[in-house]
Amino acid sequence: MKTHTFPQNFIWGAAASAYQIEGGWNEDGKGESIWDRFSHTPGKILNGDTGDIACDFYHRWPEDIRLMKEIGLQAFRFSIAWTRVLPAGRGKINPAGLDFYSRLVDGLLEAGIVPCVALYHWDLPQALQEMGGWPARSTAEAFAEYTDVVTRSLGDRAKYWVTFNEPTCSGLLGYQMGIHAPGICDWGQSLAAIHHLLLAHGMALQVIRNNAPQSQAGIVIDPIPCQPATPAAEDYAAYRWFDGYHNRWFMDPLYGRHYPADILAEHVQRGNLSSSDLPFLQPGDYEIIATPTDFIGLNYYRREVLSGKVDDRGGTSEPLDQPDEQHTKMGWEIYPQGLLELILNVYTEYRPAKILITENGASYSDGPAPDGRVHDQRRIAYLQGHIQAIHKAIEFGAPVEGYFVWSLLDNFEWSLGYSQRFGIVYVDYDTQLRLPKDSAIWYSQVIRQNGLVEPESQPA
Ligand code: IFM
Repeated sequence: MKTHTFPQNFIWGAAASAYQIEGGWNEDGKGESIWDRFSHTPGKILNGDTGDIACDFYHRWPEDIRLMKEIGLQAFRFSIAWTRVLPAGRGKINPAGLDFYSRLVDGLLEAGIVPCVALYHWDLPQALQEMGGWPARSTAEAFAEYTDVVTRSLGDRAKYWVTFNEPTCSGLLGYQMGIHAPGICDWGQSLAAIHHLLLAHGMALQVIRNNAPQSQAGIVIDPIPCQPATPAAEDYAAYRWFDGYHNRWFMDPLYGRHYPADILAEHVQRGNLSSSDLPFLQPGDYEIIATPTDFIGLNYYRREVLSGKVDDRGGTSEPLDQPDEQHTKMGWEIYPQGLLELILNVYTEYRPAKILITENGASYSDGPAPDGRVHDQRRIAYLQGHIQAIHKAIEFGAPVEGYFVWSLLDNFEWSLGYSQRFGIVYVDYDTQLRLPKDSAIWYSQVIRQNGLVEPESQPA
């Protein structure tokens, strides 16, 4: 038997986000978010799906907490819908919204599950989008106010706070590629949006420190490990550009450096910016963005291999009808080694005090078999390989202290609607029935054993 035992304080959890699971999109005073607007716009989401009902977590959370407890989860990372708390983004508080999250936090604590609260997982209030959205500096100020309201209410009970989940997606997919809400394709707006997302992170950290001094706070980033397809100069250039605008542009300022000069120059050369004097940058911003965190959350699914001939933007994989051995249904390559590379690169380059793997998982469509169970063996193999990679990173000295599988439930996968199932628990969207997949049973065992115990593979 081969064992991979994790350190005693290691946390095993699962993650989800408000828009992807809650439903109740306009209930009890909730305001409209950019994702409500985007998904209600014809042609934006596969099959016209919306998050209006999703997994109905808004009503079924007590049942879902029981499920988490059965699985043995030690922590649950969820996000708060800003528009439940402040329907117009600023100003009037909606007590029913705050109360929902307060009951959820209490319910988790009663079940012995640590709440890990993300303040932002992409669902900006539509009212703020209409006032300029993330490209406007005022949105960062609004975010600090919202953080104040939420942390005053939950700060005494929630131990972990995440300011933003994957600002890359909000900034790049939402404002540059236009495939996420609010659906804008403009580099100038995208770079301003990214700056204000990072600024809002730093401003919010200072609020969390005041209102919840006993808690731990950080940000969740999804740097994608990447490499050139070949040593050819054009492939190397494509790799450098992708790594620069997708990874270093976020990580460098968070850790006290400026936006990378080479990528800034390239933005100017490509016409994405009119000059290297960033119009949105104000004195003191870099200091705010680099406010120290207690941890960095890393999300990992895949690597990117860049070819100058085909593409210089990355992220080109398309969902597959039939996943093969190398790819999940998202069309993403299965490459656990990339998680090891990511952790070691981030640790050696930026030296965070603590790392949490805040998302990792795989989309496969397996549904109930004739025996009534969901045999998602491919997901188990995927998770096992990635958990082994984390174990190796810890052996190399990286301070990884937690793992959150994505996701607890099958849920709304953004522009791909319900076509992708990432859950360890199957959701029948017609009946809202939950069915733990084999991966949930397997994960329970991992948690109980605090790691992996696998039979040694036999030589052929
Ligand atoms: O579903 C998303 C999640 O919202 C953010 N990280 C990646 C997941 C899978 O695409």
